Amino acid sequence: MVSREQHDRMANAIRFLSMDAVEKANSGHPGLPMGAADIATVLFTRFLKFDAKNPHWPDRDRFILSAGHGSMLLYSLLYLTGYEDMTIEEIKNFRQLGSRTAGHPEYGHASGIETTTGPLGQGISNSVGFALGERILNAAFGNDLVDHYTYVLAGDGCLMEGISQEAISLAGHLKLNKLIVFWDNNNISIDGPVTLADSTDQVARFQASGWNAMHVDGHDPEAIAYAIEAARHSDKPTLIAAKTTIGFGAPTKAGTNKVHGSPLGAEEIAGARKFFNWEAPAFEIPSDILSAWRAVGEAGAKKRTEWESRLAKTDAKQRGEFERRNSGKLPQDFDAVIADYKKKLAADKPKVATRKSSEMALEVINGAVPETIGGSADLTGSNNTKTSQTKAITPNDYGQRYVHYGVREHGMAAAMNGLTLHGGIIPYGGTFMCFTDYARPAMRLASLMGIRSIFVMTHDSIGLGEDGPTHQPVEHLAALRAIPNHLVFRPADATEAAECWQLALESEKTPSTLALTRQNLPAVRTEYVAENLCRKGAYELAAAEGGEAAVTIFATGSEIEIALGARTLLQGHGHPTRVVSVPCFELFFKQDQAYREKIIGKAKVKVAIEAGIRQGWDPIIGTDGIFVGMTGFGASGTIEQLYKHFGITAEDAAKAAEARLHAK
Ligand SMILES: Cc1ncc(C[n+]2csc(CCOP(=O)(O)OP(=O)(O)O)c2C)c(N)n1
Repeated sequence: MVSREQHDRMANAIRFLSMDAVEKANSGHPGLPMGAADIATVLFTRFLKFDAKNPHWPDRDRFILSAGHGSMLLYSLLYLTGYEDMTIEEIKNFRQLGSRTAGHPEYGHASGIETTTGPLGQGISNSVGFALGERILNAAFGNDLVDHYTYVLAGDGCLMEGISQEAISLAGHLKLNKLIVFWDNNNISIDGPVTLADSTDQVARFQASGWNAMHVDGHDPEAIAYAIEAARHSDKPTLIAAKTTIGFGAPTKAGTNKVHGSPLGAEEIAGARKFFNWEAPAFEIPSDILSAWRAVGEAGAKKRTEWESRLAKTDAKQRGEFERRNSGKLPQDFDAVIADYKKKLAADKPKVATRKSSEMALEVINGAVPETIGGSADLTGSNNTKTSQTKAITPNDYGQRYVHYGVREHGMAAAMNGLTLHGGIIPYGGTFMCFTDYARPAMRLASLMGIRSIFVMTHDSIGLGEDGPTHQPVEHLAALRAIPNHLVFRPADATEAAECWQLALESEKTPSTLALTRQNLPAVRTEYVAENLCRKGAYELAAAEGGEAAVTIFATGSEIEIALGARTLLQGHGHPTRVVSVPCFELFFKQDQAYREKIIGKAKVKVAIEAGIRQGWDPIIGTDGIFVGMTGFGASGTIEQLYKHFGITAEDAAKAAEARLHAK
C-alpha cells in the first residue's frame, strides 16, 4: 500500500518534472500534468499492468493520453517508471528538435507512447479501437494470452470534439467494458472556463451512450482507486469524471487558464515548491521517490514472465499464429494466394466495378489473412467491404471480423487506427470517397504515425451519377495525395485491384486509401503477369503502334477505359499512342529517375485523364500537358450524361490531343 504522503510525493515528482521541463523549453502545458498527477499516480502505482523494460509486451494495459498537450504527464511517467529510452536528458530536451519528447506525444518517438495525440478527440477515439482489438484477440487467443485494459485520460477539449461522441457511442454499443476513461474535469480550456462554451452534463451524456459513469474527486487517491476498481468490474465502458484543479499547486495561477499552455515563470514555480514542500532542484527527483517509481516500473515484470510461460505452453500452432500476427507479417502463403487469384482473373476477365473487384480481392485475402477486420460506416452494401468470412462483431460475439461502425466516418478511421496500433490486427473500413473529408484528421494521423490502416473509398468520382455533386468527389484524390506517407490507389480493373490490395497489405508503415468505382469497368489486364505491375505506381498498359509514340495518355481507375478508347481513335488517325496506367502516384514518384523518364516518355503530346481536378498531375504531363478532367463540382445526372457534360470522353481526349499535334 502506498501511504498518502508517499502518494503525494510521487505525484509531485510528476508535477515538478512537468513544470520544470515546460519552464526550460519556455513552451508547453504544465496545467494538465499538475492537475492530473494524482489520477496518473493512482493508475500507474496500483492498477496499470506494464513492464517498463518490456514496453511492447502484447498483453500490457494501454494508457492513452488523449489530451496530448499534457505530454509532460506521459513523459514524466515514462521517465519515472524507468522506460529506457526516456532519460532525464530527454525530459530536459522537451520540445527540442530531434528529442523523443515532442510537443505532443508522437507514436514511435519513445516506447510507452501508444498513439500520437494532440488533435483533441483522437486519442479517446483511438482507444475504442484499442479496446475492441483486445476483445477481438481475446476471442481468438483466450484469456491466457489476451486480457488487458485500455485507460484513457481525456480533457474537456476531447469531450467537446464531435468525434468523441462517435467514439463513445460506438464503445457503449459494443459494451467495451475494459475501456476506462478519466475525464480531467477541471472546467478550464484555453479561452477560460469551459462554461463559456459548454454546459453538457457529461456523466449523463456518457450514460445515455451506454456507459457506466461516475464523479470522483480527482485529488483523492482512495476515491480514484475505488472508482477504477468499480470500473474494472463494470459490464460497460466507464467514464470516471474526476474533478481536478488545473495547475494544482501553482499559488496564483491554479484553477485558471493561465496555467493551461504557458510556462509558470520562476516565481510561480518557487511558490509551488513551497506549497508542496519540494526542495529538490529542477530535474532532480529525491532518490527514495525515484526508487519508488522505478519499483512501479518493475512490478509488472512478474506478470509479464507469467504471461510468457503461458505463451510458451500454448499449442505451437496457436503460439506461432499469435506471434506472427503481433509481428505484423503476413502469412507465408500470401503471395502465392494472390498469384493464383490473378491467374483466375486473367482467365475470367470480369467486367465489374472496382468496388466489386475489391470485394472479390477481399474474399481471397480474408480467406488467407485471418487478422483483417473489415467494416464500413453504414455503407456496407455500397462499399462491398463484407465477405463470406466477415460476420458482424457484437457485444456477445467479439470473435467475428466485421465492424458496423455506424454513420461515424471520423470515429471509424480513428478506431481503425486504434485497432492497428493495438497490434495483431489489420483493419480496413469503407465509406464514400467524398466523405474522406469527414475522416481525414484520423487518416492524416495514420500517415503521421506510419501505420497500416486501410481505407476503402468507393464512389470515387462523378461516375457515381445521380446522387449528385454533394456525393461526387472532385478534389479528394488530390487532397489525399497531398498527405505525406499515404498511398492512394486507384485501380482500373480487377487485376489492378488485387495488386493494389496486395501492396496496401504489405505496407506496414504507410496507410492506404483505395479509390474505387461504383460503375462497371472492363478488364484491361487480360494476360497473367506474375509481377505486381502496380508496385512501381505506373506502367505502360498499351504500347504505341506504328512508330514512336506521338501521344502518351496517362489515366487512373475508371478513366483507363476512356484512355484506351482515345488511343484507338488516335491510332486510327495515324498517331501512335501509348497508354500508361497510374494506379499510385506515391509509388511512382518513389521510382528512380530512369524508370520515371521511361514511363513518362518523350511523346510530343501528353494527356492525363482523371475525373477529378488537375492538381498533382503536372509532374507527369508537364505544365503544358493536356488535362481531361474536372474543374469544378459535379452535377446530378446519369453517368453517361455526366461524362459527356464534363467532356471526359475518349472523343474529347483524342480531339484535344490531335489539336495539339496539329498546332505543333
Ligand atoms: C482538434 C484540436 N483543436 C484545437 C486544439 C488546440 N487546443 C489545445 S489544448 C486546447 C484546450 C483544451 O482544453 P482542455 O481539454 O480542458 O485541457 P486543459 O485546459 O484542461 O489542459 C485547445 C483548444 C487541439 N489541440 N486540437
